[in-house]
Amino acid sequence: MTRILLIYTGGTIGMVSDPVTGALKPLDFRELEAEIPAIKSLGVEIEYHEGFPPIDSSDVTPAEWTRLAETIRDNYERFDGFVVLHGTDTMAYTASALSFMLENLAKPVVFTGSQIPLGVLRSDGRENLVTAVEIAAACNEAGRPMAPEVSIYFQDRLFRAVRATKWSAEQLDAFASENYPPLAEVGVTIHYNLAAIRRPENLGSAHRPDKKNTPQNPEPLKISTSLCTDVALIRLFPGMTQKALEAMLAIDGLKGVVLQTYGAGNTPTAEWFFAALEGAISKGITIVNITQCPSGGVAAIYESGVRLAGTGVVSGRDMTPEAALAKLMYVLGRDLPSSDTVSELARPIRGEFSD
Ligand code: ASN
Repeated sequence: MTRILLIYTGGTIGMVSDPVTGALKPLDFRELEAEIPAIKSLGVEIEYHEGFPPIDSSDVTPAEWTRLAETIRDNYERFDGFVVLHGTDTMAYTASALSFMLENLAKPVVFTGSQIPLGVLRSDGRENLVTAVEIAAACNEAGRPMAPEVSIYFQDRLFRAVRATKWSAEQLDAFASENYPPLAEVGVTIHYNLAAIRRPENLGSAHRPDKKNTPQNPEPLKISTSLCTDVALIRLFPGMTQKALEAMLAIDGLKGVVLQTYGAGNTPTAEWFFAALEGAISKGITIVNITQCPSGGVAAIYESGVRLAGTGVVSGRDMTPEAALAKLMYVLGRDLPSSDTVSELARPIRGEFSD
């Protein structure tokens, strides 16, 4: 029987109301079958991982990302797939970070959660959880997993984690992937978009992209937990002062910045603006440019975009802010020579931007 490890980290999905007080409290997942009897009919053996004190995902830090990566590594051989229940607020950050941290991943790691607690009658959590388990357990005719990447399943769609973002605080289809098609769409049946799914046998190993994996002889899973947290996300706004930008770039120990520019990668054209960025780059700070727009990416089209590319700012193309930050933390954490840092950032390593 296919074996799935269910890891509950917190968030709305795990909440049920206390029969006595009526207050919402975390569900004991050992009683999952009582809460969702249908889960038995999937014919999947589900083991519940205890060990993450449930938290609201707005409290998540790289320490939780590391524990998650270690949990998956430690259980990798015993299970066919992993389902991570996580709060929706920072799910795209955690799932993006895990995409980079889990090197040579060849099994599904499906994140899901809900907007309404499991214990509430109208909860979206039941369907999200049941289908996430089904997707994590699904295999093709050759017995290989259908979606062997880190993904987010939410409200009928499976997204590549490094392409997804939480876009609604209110609607049940809370996630979107504007720049990449869903990996699967769920209706009466689950329709996998095979052309969009990354398969390990078509890829190189994490650090040897020239060397192809084979299903018979996959590269072993490795985790990278040395993330650099000396990073900042700077979103431009009209009226941003020289003082404000310089102060942010002068943060003690700062090593990397994700700069959210306007539209197709445009910025003010003032000399002080470029001087501030050039000054930071000359101090060894890596700057990645992404757009503030939820859809599309940066390209050196307009005057300021061309000038920006000339300063040594790296194009983040059509990456989400979550993926850009996670990738910057991961790449800087590897402590590479600066030219390698730039070349790692400039190539897609988990399908995080369009070629
Ligand atoms: N605040 C919750 C969290 O992210 C929101 C949710 O899960 N829907 O943990």
